[in-house]
Amino acid sequence: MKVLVVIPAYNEELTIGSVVALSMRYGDVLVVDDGSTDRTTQIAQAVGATVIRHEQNRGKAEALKRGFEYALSRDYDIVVTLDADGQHNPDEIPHLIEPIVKDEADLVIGSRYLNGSKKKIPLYRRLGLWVLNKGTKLATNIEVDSQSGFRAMNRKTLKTLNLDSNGYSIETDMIVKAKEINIRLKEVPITVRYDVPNKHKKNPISHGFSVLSDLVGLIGYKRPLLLFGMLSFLSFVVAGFLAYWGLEPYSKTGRVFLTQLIGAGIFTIIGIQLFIAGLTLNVLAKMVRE
Ligand SMILES: Nc1nc2c(ncn2[C@@H]2O[C@H](COP(=O)(O)OP(=O)(O)O)[C@@H](O)[C@H]2O)c(=O)[nH]1
Ligand SMILES: [Mg+2]
Repeated sequence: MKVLVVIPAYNEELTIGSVVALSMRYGDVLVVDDGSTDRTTQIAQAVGATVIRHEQNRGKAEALKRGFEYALSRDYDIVVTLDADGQHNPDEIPHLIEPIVKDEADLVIGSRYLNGSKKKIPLYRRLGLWVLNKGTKLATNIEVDSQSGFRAMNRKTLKTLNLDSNGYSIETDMIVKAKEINIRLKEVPITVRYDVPNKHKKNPISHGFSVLSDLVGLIGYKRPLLLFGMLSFLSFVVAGFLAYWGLEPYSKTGRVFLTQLIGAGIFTIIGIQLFIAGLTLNVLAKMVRE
């Protein structure tokens, strides 16, 4: 089977050489250099990779899509994606492609959670990843290492996954689309290094929040009752708290706090409205699906 390793890279001159060299043992290597201002392209070419270069930075999703189109046009059977910064170990590529070669899966995701590798993730990142993984689960019912970029897929996946490049991360998007079209998904354990020189290009907070806000939108779209039900519940909790605060002095002083009671009333109304919105959207979502 013909394997193409696609490596999206943005200013990775420190690590691209070794990542390409190690990856070449398992297939052809395509580096998509996304407007790097360092020597990423030159080094990747010197080591033997094919390089597609965007003159301007268009983001990882566009870069991967370029790589997938290239693979489809050249009759590759399997595409592996991995990071250029040295966090992934190319020697684990055979584990990723094995389920595809055996025809047990169409999309394989390398997971940091299956072999204790997650212990190396810094705590604040672990928390953020937990939220994104749970959000992905609420939206798709699939629980995986949703942000992992070390993946393998067959031609069927490449052809049928109609990826959006804008919006939430391409990693999440792939899982959402895979769920919609019944792609067989499997996870295999991988190791991830955190001692590399240049491990994160994006600001984790803003990137995390943008992925999360897209996920919340998706949950609202796919499971409106769940999202609005949760928000409605939250409103009722606030209303209950305010009501208690407003009424509590009554036993001692014979008076109530009017402001808090009005607040409790407002939150009760908001809670009811959110619940009704959830019910309505739920019916609409069902009708659209049918
Ligand atoms: N083509 C391209 N690759 C990018 C871009 N941003 C990051 N990458 C690559 O995507 C991979 C993962 O990015 P990284 O910042 O390490 O993500 P993190 O480790 O998940 O925080 C690395 O190989 C980066 O070089 C981009 O804008 N364009
Ligand atoms: Mg990284």
